[in-house]
Amino acid sequence: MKAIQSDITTLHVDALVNAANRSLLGGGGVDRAIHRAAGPSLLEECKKLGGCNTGEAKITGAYDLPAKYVIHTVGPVWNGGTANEPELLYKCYTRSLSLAQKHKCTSIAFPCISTGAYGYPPDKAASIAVTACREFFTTTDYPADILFCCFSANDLKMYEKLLNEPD
Ligand code: AR6
Repeated sequence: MKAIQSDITTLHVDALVNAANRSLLGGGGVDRAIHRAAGPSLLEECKKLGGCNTGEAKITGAYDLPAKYVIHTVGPVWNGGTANEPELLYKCYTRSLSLAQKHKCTSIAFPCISTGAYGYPPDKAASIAVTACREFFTTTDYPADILFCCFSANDLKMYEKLLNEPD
């Protein structure tokens, strides 16, 4: 597992994860960047998926992106932390990894799900992201490179610190 600072749409990975909303029909932030770079066929495929519940994930092709698949997951909106947000965010990571595994993806890039428009405190979200991925890989011997793709230098620092701490 590694953290990098990058625009996720430029990454040559098997799967990149999109922080989508329940409609799966596009929005702002990383979702907009992914749809813009993938081209209109991504939206056409998303229209057939019937949306996605918070904490769940669905997979599509990646079209004009250098990745092979896009995994769309819907993070929780931060509401103070007492509305199941940690459990739902944790599930976003594990459900996305299960789908990636099912499609034999061995390199997966995650953005900092829920920490933009959805207002999740970035430090709390980073800690959940790293824990969820670590715990997932203790339950399977599936080998995969995980990239935490940070947009900001601050997020990168947080992830690097967490990844340097023992499990
Ligand atoms: N590459 C990597 N990370 C990015 C990029 C990019 N190109 N662009 C933004 N980020 P957000 P959310 C970071 O708001 O909080 C959308 O409208 C950003 O700095 O994209 O889960 C959806 O349609 C932040 O760290 O997602 C939903 O309605 C992180 O991506 C809603 O926003 C997530 O910010 C989802 O909100």
